[in-house]
Amino acid sequence: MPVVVLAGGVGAARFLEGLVKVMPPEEITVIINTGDDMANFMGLYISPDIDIVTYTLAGKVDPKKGWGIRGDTFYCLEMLQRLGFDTWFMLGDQDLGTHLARTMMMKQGWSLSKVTKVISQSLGVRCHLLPMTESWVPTRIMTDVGLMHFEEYLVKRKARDKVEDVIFDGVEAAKPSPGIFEVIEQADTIIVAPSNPIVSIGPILAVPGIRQALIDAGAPRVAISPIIGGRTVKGPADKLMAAQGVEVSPRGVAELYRDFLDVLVIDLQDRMLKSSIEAMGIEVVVKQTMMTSLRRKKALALAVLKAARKLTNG
Ligand code: FO1
Repeated sequence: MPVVVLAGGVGAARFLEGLVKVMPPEEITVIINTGDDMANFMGLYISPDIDIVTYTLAGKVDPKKGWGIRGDTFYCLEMLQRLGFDTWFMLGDQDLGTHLARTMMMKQGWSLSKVTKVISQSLGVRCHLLPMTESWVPTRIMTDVGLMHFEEYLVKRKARDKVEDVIFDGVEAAKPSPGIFEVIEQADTIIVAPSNPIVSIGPILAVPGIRQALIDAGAPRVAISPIIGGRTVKGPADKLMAAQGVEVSPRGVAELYRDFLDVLVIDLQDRMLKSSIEAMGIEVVVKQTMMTSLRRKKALALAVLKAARKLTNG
């Protein structure tokens, strides 16, 4: 029973840790946001969300940060710093190995899809990982101090700048990676992971054809709200939603996905929003969604699959 998951970074990866425990990983295809990618950072092709999902499913991710490799060292960055370079994006020594491999393979003409497959399979990941597109579509944030790459906004400047607009640079000309339309069409269940709806799921939905494929899909489409109690669990989702004029709540998330969504899973703290979301024609499951343990991640994954099955069986 093939399942497709639309995923961004840390929140999605934590959800996937539960999903792979309650169903065969080989039956899961993860369509991953690449809007955070930096095509030539220190001469390297950086794919933050692909690496977060890959390292997490490989059991290698730093569990506290949710990104990078557990126990990694930073000697290379220390030397760069000594040589006067600005090392605001913390790339560990083992992590640099991944980026060097990806950059070398892409310089040989390999597609990002192929590179992602080779790296994830080499690390023992059994799910199928797919970038949302193979072209570089950087998410840029227009702020009161100018236009900057999302990672510069988030990491270098610690999300301190006032967000005026979010741009998926060049997305109109992008094509979904090969195979994406087929996996959406053949899916028994489509899951939108608890990722930032603006800059993690937003770019995926902006790749021409993907949102329409979700609308046309026969499979139940279930999303988990990344917003709990009016706040994001991690990252700048609340600031970015507010900047886009979207209510910072599960109802705001439902608004963003309403043209294709069947079910939204919201946290117990937000149960009073259930009826107003249902009034939008979206079913609501109220559940403990804080993924503070593997047990909770598995329980959440099971609840999502159950909600989808209920829809399928009518
Ligand atoms: N996030 C940070 O807040 N600080 C970092 O220095 C940082 C480095 C980094 C390196 C590799 C990688 O794959 C992710 C990294 N992240 C870092 C996470 C990343 O900025 C965001 O969490 C995602 O791009 C948003 O989903």
